[in-house]
Amino acid sequence: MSTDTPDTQEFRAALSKARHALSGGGPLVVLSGAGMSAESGVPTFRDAQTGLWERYDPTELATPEAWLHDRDRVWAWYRWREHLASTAPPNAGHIAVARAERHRQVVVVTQNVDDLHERAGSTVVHHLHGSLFAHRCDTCGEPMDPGPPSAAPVDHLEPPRCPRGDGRARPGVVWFGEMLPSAAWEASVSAVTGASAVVVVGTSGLVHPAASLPALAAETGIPVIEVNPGPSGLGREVDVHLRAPAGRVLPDLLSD
Ligand code: BV8
Repeated sequence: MSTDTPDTQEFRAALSKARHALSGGGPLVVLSGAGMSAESGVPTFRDAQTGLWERYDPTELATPEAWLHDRDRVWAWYRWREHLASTAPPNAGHIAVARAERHRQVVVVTQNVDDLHERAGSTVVHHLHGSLFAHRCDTCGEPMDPGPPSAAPVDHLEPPRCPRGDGRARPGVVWFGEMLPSAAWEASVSAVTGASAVVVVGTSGLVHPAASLPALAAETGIPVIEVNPGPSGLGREVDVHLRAPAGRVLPDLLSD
């Protein structure tokens, strides 16, 4: 047990039950949300004080309407987040997930738009909500490279113009009201229904359809373990709740 994991009888029993559920050795699916990256210093959306949604109104920023209404502000916000994510180190949780590939098949399904799972060494990562680093023209859809983001958080920034016409570079993320990438979604549903166990890490379980995946696993008779120090929208679909931060518990949970 890592030194600063909660050291109560109840937690030790929950961890033992969770490790037993994973002992089957078959394909493991890790469903991650913004809490997975919290210990890397990337703000989550809803956590009090640090949560981005406390400081920004998502309906102002993470929707196509916002882009039409105030494109330069939306672009500035994403470039700032891109800078944060690109300078954040993978934490012990990301590394534990990547290391689990040494002794079993692991598929990561993430709502996150950072690349911390990949930088920790995970080789199969499905991004349900896109990526901060995949910019494209908002008109012709062609990939665009706006270059590295600036470190200074500014509140308005003009996105570069597309060389092929009047379009502008937009973030390669899925905004509220937009469809999820079908290939990532279909691969994620297939991975979840074919898993021997699912570990859900750091998600409030409020954003759909990603939030429906733990219930899909449970309905398929697959054990679901949740790693989250706080409350979430997940309920009966979870077999074992590990109320601890990802970076503290995943090394113990996923070690061989
Ligand atoms: C769609 C990219 C078809 C942008 C994001 C069905 C039911 C209800 C609503 C809907 C539905 N279907 C569609 C909707 C509407 C909408 C939706 O779900 N709305 C919600 C708000 C109710 N969904 C959509 O629009 C989706 N599109 O379904 O297309 C369609 C279209 C129109 C109409 C119908 C159908 C698209 C959703 C994608 C949105 N884009 N991201 C960007 O990043 O800016 S989602 C965004 O929210 C991020 O991806 C982020 O991941 C996510 C936030 O959720 P979490 O990851 O869970 O993070 P959160 O901060 O909430 O929680 C963090 C958790 O971590 C907390 O629990 C905390 O306790 C925990 N934690 C903290 N520290 C740690 C920790 N855990 C572990 N360790 C720690 N150290």
